[in-house]
Amino acid sequence: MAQVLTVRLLLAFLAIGSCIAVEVTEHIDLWPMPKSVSHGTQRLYVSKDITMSMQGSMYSDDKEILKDAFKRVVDLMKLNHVVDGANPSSSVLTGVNIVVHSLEDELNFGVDESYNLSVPTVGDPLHAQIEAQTVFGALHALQTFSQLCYFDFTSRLIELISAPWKISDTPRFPYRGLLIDTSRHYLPITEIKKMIDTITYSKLNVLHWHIVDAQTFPIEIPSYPKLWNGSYSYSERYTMSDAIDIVRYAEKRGVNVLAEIDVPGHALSWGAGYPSLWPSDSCKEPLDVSNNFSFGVIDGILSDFSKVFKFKFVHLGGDEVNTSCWTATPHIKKWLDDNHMNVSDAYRYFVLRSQKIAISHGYDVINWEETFNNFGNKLDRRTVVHNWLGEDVAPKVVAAGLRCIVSNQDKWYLDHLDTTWEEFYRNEPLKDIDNPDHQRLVIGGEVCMFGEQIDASDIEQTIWPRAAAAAERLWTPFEKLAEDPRLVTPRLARFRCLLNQRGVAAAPLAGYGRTTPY
Ligand code: CP6
Repeated sequence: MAQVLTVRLLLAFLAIGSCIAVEVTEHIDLWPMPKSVSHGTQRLYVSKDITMSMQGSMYSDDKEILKDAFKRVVDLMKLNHVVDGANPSSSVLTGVNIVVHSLEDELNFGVDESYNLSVPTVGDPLHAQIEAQTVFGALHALQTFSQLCYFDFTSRLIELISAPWKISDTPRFPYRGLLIDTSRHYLPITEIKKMIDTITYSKLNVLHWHIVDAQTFPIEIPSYPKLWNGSYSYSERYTMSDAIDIVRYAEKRGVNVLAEIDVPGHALSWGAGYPSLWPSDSCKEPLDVSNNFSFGVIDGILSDFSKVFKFKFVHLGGDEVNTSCWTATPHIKKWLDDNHMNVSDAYRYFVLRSQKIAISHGYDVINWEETFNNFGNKLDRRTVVHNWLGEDVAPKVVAAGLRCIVSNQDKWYLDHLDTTWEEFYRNEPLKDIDNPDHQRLVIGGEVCMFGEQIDASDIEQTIWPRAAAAAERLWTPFEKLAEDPRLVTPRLARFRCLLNQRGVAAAPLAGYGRTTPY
């Protein structure tokens, strides 16, 4: 027995070090860990012609979504390598049956993402079963299914290990985000789409697109066609049809796209096309609070956005506003005096007026936490406060009855290169929030990849695998999370290998280099 254990440990250790071949042992190799899992010890062959059937009252769009997802998942299964271990049983899994119960087919905040997945070892025909309320739950089930299957180089067949399986799963938080920033460095559309695919592997469901900032304005706004004069170059731009394409691509994969315009700070690039948005030629941000044109442009942008970005939320930023330009500019100073406002009144006025515009276009607003810290009781009650500064903020936000997204910069900021995956794993969104009514107001969390220091050349290895560590925190029930991240190291290391095999440049887990296989 001791010998068997030693071999197991050795095999597990080899698996951590090597990305080329993973020796499959008895462990549950799923990331993120589902809510409930039971499994056996049998291997099945997976037919290379495995088929999918669908039941339930589904619209044809949804059927297309599932068909395409199934095709992608079968391709992914071939990329998950295994060295031959045990002989598979002679049973061949020939199909996956999917039942979707609810006709609700719009992807949005709070959509039911739960699913049940079972893989029997007997049956003729032998089929896996997926049951979900919505197509988006079924998509998660297919991702889980893909992680059970491996390509065996010896048999040249796909095998499914540790069957039979019974998995029942649902996310802990409805909002599980990743921020990308296309203002500091332009990101090609292919990279954004790859990012969308990758976040589905770890069951994140929001791509927060920080489109615009001080550096550049890379997106086309038909209502104000000179705004994208603020892009780096003609080729580093997104047309509205690019944006539609990205949103559709994400939707088909169960990912919401949260668009952000960060106002009134972080908006200097807007003035490249419309210089009257600048307080003056020598003092260029924040946006001119005294000029109705500023709000006209915001209205135009959000009107155009509402035709493309169908997520319930839009992000209006509101962080890091340095108001010194406002008092230093004579016409704005006069406007402040005439309206009996100081700069903090004006900051509040700007944020609240922008909120009203967003609401008029059908959105709920997300704002960075400074808005709450400065005038929380004045914010629209539907506002979601996006934490990034202090750990003590989320408890205050929810105690005030507002919703909160947690992104604590010391824990979940990917541009802090020295923050380890263990720290990402350990960050608990409900820290110091005990009241269940308050807990429910924490809708989730988000890892942030601001773009000053990265571009398409290194964004993948900067995000992964650390974002995946946070993804398990946001998906898996609290009781099933490891208190000591070291306990999940082998499982995360294998997920990181899986990302590599799928063509994602996920970095090694620090301290886990390759081990020589002899
Ligand atoms: N850009 C914008 C940024 C940051 C924020 N907003 C940021 C601040 C501090 C750190 C990382 C990023 N680059 N628009 C704050 C939300 Cl450490």
